[in-house]
Amino acid sequence: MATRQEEGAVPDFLRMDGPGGPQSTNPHSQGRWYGWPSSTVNPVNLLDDDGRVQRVRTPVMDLQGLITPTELHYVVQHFAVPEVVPTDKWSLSVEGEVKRPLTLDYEQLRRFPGRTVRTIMECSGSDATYFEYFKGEGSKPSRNQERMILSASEWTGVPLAAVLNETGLTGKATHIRAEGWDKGVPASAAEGTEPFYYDKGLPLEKALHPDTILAVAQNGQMLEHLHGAPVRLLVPGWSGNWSVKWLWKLEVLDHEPDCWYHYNFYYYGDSPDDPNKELITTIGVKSMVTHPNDDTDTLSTGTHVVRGYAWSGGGTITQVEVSVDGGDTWHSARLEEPIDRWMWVRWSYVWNADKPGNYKVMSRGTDAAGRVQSHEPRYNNMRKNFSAIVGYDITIQ
Ligand SMILES: Nc1nc2c(c(=O)[nH]1)N[C@H]1C(S)=C(S)[C@@H](COP(=O)(O)O)O[C@H]1N2
Ligand SMILES: [Mo]
Repeated sequence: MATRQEEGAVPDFLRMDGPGGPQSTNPHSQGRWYGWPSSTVNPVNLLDDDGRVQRVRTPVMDLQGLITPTELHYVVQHFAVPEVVPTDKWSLSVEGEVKRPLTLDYEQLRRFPGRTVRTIMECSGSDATYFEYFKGEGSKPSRNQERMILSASEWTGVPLAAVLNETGLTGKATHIRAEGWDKGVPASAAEGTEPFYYDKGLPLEKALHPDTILAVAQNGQMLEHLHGAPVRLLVPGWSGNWSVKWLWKLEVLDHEPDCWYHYNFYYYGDSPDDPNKELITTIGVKSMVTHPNDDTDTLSTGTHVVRGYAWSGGGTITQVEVSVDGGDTWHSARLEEPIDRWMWVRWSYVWNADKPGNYKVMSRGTDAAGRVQSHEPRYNNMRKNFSAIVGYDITIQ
């Protein structure tokens, strides 16, 4: 009977003599590599009481290439995962400040010319525990163990602008309120708050950007339920919470709607009463080292390749620098092609580590808007959008 493979054990059907077998000198036949992806590259799946996956955290430190396989792509939502609506039962209403209100079924939506967008998606809560760490409170979070709410996919759908072009807009339109059919009461809401549907109010300019799409597919496959099937909004460059899943309603408005998650959750500000709260939209400029990292105790003297990702919601990545001395001196890293507007960029730096000693390895990203990743996080009451430089202590011996 087939049993689950133990970590580190060679499965029975590979126990054969000859090339590739256990006696082979081929290094790939040893250890954990058996010719299929390493069993260590797993997401952290959070389950509900019925054992179904509800939330997913991504093993970013172990990813290769640019696309996060869908089963490793993070999953976040605030309320319980809502019921499945099959494509033939789904429809989208578009009303408000439009000339011709419209209800589209799935087939009608798919008659518009499609568009494919490759983008990272990062939750505003990504790396939030680093805020405490930077204040000197608490130990260093582990991106290896906790995984991340950061991923990248290829999304296919229809530009929201194409649908709005069909309905036409009145001269008063300023915002598009997008609503999903998941309903609940946030844990931090004031007592007596009635259950409401998750919604966001997108400014018209961003709504009309051709890369803001109503997505029906992810990574070459039909959208999965946990990612908002059958149709979700995708707002590249902005925090994940703008990309409303399980989309069923669009309302065109002449004002910014008072969505609960705007100024109660995804805002910059010092306190809930801060009179100068700022709505979180664009994600910061951010880079991270994926190798070596906190799982690396020591490296031998010699040449090592420092690797990682860099991304920004505000513009294409134009430069990544690496420091091995805690930020005193910086060296240009190589940006690896392709350098896509909304995607993360892979970068590398060849480090000639000739002298034994203690080093602090870190990276710093710059984007086309001239934004440079900072050493200090932008502190805010909700601990959102951490994007500061994180260093790793590496010993060379
Ligand atoms: N309908 C709905 N859409 C939603 C949410 C939600 O709670 N309800 N959460 C948002 C948040 S906070 C994030 S980070 C992204 C996550 O998308 P993903 O689960 O496909 O990665 O979905 C956004 N869209
Ligand atoms: Mo999020």
